[in-house]
Formats: sequence, structure tokens, C-alpha cells
Amino acid sequence: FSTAATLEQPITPPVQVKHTQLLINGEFVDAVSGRTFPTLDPRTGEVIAHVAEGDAEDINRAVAAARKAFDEGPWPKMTAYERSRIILRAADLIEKHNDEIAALETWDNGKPYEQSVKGEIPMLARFMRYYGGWADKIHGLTVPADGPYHVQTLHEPIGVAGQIIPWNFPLLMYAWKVGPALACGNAVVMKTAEQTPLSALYVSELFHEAGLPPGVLNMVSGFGPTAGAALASHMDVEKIAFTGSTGTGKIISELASKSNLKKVTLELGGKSPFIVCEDADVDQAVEIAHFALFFNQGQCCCAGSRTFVHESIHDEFVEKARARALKRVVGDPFKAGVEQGPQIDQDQFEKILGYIKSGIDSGATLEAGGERFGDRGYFIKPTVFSNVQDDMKIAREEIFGPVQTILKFKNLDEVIKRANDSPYGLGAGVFTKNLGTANTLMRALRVGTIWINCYDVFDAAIPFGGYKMSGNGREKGIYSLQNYLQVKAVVSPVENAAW
Ligand code: TXE
Repeated sequence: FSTAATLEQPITPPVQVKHTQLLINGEFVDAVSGRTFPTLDPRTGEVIAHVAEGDAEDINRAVAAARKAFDEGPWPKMTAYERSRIILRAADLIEKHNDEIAALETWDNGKPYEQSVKGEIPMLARFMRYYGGWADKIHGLTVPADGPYHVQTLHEPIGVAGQIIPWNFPLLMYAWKVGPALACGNAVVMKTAEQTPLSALYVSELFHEAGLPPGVLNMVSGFGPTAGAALASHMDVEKIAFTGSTGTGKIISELASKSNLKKVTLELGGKSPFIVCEDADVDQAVEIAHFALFFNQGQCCCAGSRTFVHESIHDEFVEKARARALKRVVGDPFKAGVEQGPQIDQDQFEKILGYIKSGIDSGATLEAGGERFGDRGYFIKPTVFSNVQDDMKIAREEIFGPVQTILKFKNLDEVIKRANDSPYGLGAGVFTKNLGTANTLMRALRVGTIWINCYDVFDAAIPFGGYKMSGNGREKGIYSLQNYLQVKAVVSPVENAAW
């Protein structure tokens, strides 16, 4: 792509929108109501396409299709090896269409194309291979129980899994949920985020091309309070997996328990500490702390959004963090070399600018940024605050944007207490050369993932999830399979007790 592009003349994405309908029972169909909603290009706020708007009736149709596919087969009754082959074939097709999928994702979401094309879409294929690999390795145990009994466990799929995903990593969230659900033999009804419905439709068609039977993977685009709530409260859905805000997570839990007590896994918000100790290599820590916060326009649930820096290196760190933020390349995400595209939509854009104002009003020092970038679309200048105090809103609430908040600390005990003083517990970063310090922090911090001298390493095998109000359950890795399996204990007498 041209490097001369400007925000006034957005680069034309190298892809056509192929699918805008719902995908139910292996077919693309309109919503029962006939309604559509626009999905927007966050670079300009202009409409990319009008997409079928599913609601409760469409969820009913999709759940009925999934139910039939699960109850009557062939999916859960296929051999595990056949299921594995289909998932692996889908991964090959994803790889084949990597660049088109990446362009669609960048267009609808605004993330840098280089990140989509070299990072997320290859990871989507990698995750599907990981789960395709699991499909024929899932099995129960034999159990040495007391008495003359033979005891074994069967690990069976749960049935119909509902899945609701957000817009910040549309296809990674798709991979983390669809991958284990299919590997375990479930049928799926997914509701994508209303901001980013396009890429999941494209990829789900590839699954059907790979041989997935109709009804096993259904996609309903639409809004949360209508389609999402109908899925979470559906009596024929036996499991619901959700990624999104903590507030909506509470609603999902409530809907699940008020309906049929379906099993719930939640991956919610965060306010993750990134702790830079006195012995850290400052330049390296600045770079990784910058990445930990600004990656994906700051729209990461595990963003390192409270940067705690030891007082002995604090001033040097702030100066370098400021310089790094000023150097960050913001622009059209299709332009080569751009590190930061627009925020997802007007709501998020305004929410972030509101937090920036709150930081200024509460007395934090604005080191860089602090305002929109350009005059169209949802771009925000990389922003850095120093002199941030623990009780400021910007230090307590999830901003979900390119706003780094730097806090000073004196010693380990103090920083442990302050880092843990949050309703969230998703991730943490620790920067030190001292193994003892790293091990102390690793044990003391109450979070689901700790990255030591690195950040945002997301291998398929590494479990991910939250302590406290950051959610429950773990996605990725071997732990994610438990979310989609039932354990059946089978007990039978041994005829001759002597054996
Ligand atoms: O989230 P929602 P929003 C955080 C982040 C962000 C804030 C709001 O702080 O600023 O949440 O973002 C569906 N029943 N995260 O409003 O509402 C919705 O349609 C069922 C953190 O986008 O949680 C979408 O598919 N479903 C986060 C999904 O929930 C409902 C990622 C997420 O939307 C629903 C995104 C309802 N009543 C935002 N209401 C993370 N953990 O990574 C909404 N939805």
C-alpha cells in the first residue's frame, strides 16, 4: 500500500464484502424481521455494508438448527478423527484466504493491516490447528474406586453452546470459542459484535467448505439486548461463553441462571498492572510497557493499563514513555508502517476522550496526546499521564483506549498491595532482572496471567482468564476443553470380586 495516503483519502480495502446475511443451518438467510443494520468503517464513520439484524426469532431458528445437528448427528456421532480433519481443513482454507480475511478485519475493525495479515489471521489458523489436534485426543479415565466395581468416565460434548463475542479481536475471540466447542463435538450458535459482524461470516463459510455439516456452526449478527439476551436465556442452549464488559457479563450470568442454569464462562474487563522494578532495563521496559498498553489501539482486556514504576527510575521512564508515545505512528490502518488505527466507534471514542478529561481534571500530568487525531473517524492521539494516583478514575476504571497511566512506587510490598487493589484480576506484567523479585510478584499478584519481561504472549496452549471480576473459566490450552465437556461417571459391578 501507498505510504503517501492521508486520512482524507482512505485507502480502498483489497477485498469485497461477500456475506451480510445470517448463517443458519449451513445457509445464508435474511433475518425473519427483514431488518438490517449498518456496519461502519471506523476510519471515516461511513457505511461498509448493511448486515441482517438477527433478533430472538433468528436465535430460535439457529438454536433449532444446532439442536437438530447435535441430537440427530452426524457431528457428535462422527469419529473424533473425522471431526479433527474438518477443523484442520478449515485451518488450511483460512490460511489460503489469509490476506482477504485480514483486509475484511481491518476494514470493519480499524486495526493495522500488518497486524491482521501477519498476526491475527495466521493465529486464527494456528488456533484451529491446535483444536483440530485436540479433537481425537479427548478421552476419559478409568478410576480405581473401592468395592467390586469397574469405574470409568466418559467425556462428552455438552450440546448446544451459545457464544457471544466482542469487537476488539473478532476472529481471535471466534477462535478461542469455536475451536474448543467444535473439537469437543458441540454445536454452536454465535452472536458476533454489532460493530464487527463481517469476518466471522467469511470464516464460517470456510468451515462449511471444509465439510462441516449444516447446523453445527450458526452465526447470528445483531445487538446484545435482543439477539444476545435471547441466546443467553434460551432454554435449549446448554452453555454460554461470553467475552465483553463486566456489566454485560453480570447480565449474561443472570439470564443463564434465570432460564435453565446453563453453564457459564466469562472473560471480562481488566485494569492490569505493569510493574517496572528498580533493576529493570529502562529502555526495554518502556518499549514493552508501551506495547502492553497501546497494542490494538489500547482495546485489550488485558492491556497493561496501570504502569507502576519504581521511584529510582521513574523520571527517566516517564520521559522515555512520553517520547515513545509521541513517535507512535497513527493513521490509515491500511497504510504501511502505521502502528495505530482508529478506535472502534463513536461510543468508545467519546468514552476515551471522557477519561482523558477526567485525568486532566483530577490533576494527573498530561505528558503526550490528550485529544483526537485528525478530524474524521475515531482516531485518538497516543496519550500518556504521569502523577497518577490510585484513587483517580483513570487508575481504577477500564479506559479501553490509547491512554497510558504511570504511577510511582517505593517498594515491593507496597506495589503488591496497590496492584491487587482492584476489582479486576486479568493480567499483569513484571519487569525485573531479579529472579527472586519476579517469583515474589508472580506468587503475590491475584491475576490469571503474569508475563515476566514480556507481554501479550498468546500461544494457543497458554490458558487465559480472570480472577475476581475479570471473569471465570479459562480459555485456550487444555483448560478450555473443560468448558465444552460433560463428565459422565460409569459404574458397573465386576462379576468376580476377586478381580
Ligand atoms: O461491551 P459489551 P461494549 C469493555 C470495554 C468497553 C466496554 C463497553 O471497557 O469500553 O466493555 O464495550 C453483547 N445480552 N470491553 O459495549 O456490551 C454485545 O452485542 C447479551 C471489554 O462493546 O460487553 C457484544 O456482542 N449480550 C472486552 C458483546 O456483548 C449482550 C471487549 C460485548 O459487548 C448484551 C469489549 C446483553 N444484554 C468491551 N449487551 C474484553 N473483555 O475484551 C451487549 N451484549
